[in-house]
Amino acid sequence: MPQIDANSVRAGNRRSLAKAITLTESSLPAHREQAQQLLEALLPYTGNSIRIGISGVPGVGKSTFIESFGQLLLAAGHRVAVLAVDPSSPVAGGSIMGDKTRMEQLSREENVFIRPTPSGGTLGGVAQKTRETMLLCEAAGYDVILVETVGVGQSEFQVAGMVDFFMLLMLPGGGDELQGIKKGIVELADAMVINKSDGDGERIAAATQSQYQSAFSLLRNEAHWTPVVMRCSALKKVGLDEVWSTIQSYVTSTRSTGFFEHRRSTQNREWMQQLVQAMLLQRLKDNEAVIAELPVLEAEVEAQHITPYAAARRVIELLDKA
Ligand SMILES: Nc1nc2c(ncn2[C@@H]2O[C@H](COP(=O)(O)OP(=O)(O)O)[C@@H](O)[C@H]2O)c(=O)[nH]1
Ligand SMILES: [Mg+2]
Repeated sequence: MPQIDANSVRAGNRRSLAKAITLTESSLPAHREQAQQLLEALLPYTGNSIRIGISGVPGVGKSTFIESFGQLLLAAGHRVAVLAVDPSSPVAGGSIMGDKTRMEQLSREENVFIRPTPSGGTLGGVAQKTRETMLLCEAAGYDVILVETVGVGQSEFQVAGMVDFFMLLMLPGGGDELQGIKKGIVELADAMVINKSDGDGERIAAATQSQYQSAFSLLRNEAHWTPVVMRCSALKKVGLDEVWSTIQSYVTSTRSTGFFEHRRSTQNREWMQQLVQAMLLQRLKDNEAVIAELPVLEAEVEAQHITPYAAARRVIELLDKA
């Protein structure tokens, strides 16, 4: 792959941006090296965006929401990047590509960049690539980043850990358990938006909204932000301006208290910690002595000839010798 010019990414050249992302997604060591150099060169130009995570069970309307919300953002003069974390996607350009049909208008817009979820590898690997893609998009001048999660596996937690504002889309009616929302997700939400508040759904959506409003007031009571419960119709484009103004209030108020930057710093530190763990694991997997000895040690542990602790220590010693 030819060297990619950091300046052409900064200038907003779509082809350069796409190539740069492909580079970060590659697992070839030479590509990773190039990608890191590029990211380092571009780092000073990153961060100038609002990063919004959008989560919710399949069918709740995330893609429809992004299609409509994205257009609202464009009309307000923003440049929008749409990314995804979908660990279940087996091939390059998995579900979000299929979703492009739901983002039909948006995907044709000049100031929109839609990138399907990176494929392959662990959830941690997929999330890592999405984080780097986010930085590249910021350097290219996209000032609102929407990160969709499919609501499968632990992807929501990964997305919540990489955005400034984490939003949970909900269906009208039923509690979060009924809706199949995983434990711990509601607690991470900065806003909950009951979608499909239109037609017959409107009345139920209003009831669901007040239900969550009272639940939320008990749930989280942090000084920096009180989670908001809203409702909208992504299909009919109703209530989306309220979602946007809520996000803007969040940014204004958390910037003034310093929480906005604090959240990002914390995320970066945790990201680094995750990387250290991932790299150590990779070293273990690549270590010849470990590859040879591990089955032997496992068998000895199974046969209760040595303790798991002693075996684990032996593995680490092998790593030290390398
Ligand atoms: N009535 C109604 N239907 C909606 C709304 N938003 C999405 N849908 C429909 O719900 C289905 C799933 O939407 P989609 O955006 O693919 O959901 P995702 O799986 O969360 O991305 C589609 O048939 C949409 O047309 C809405 O606001 N109102
Ligand atoms: Mg979707």
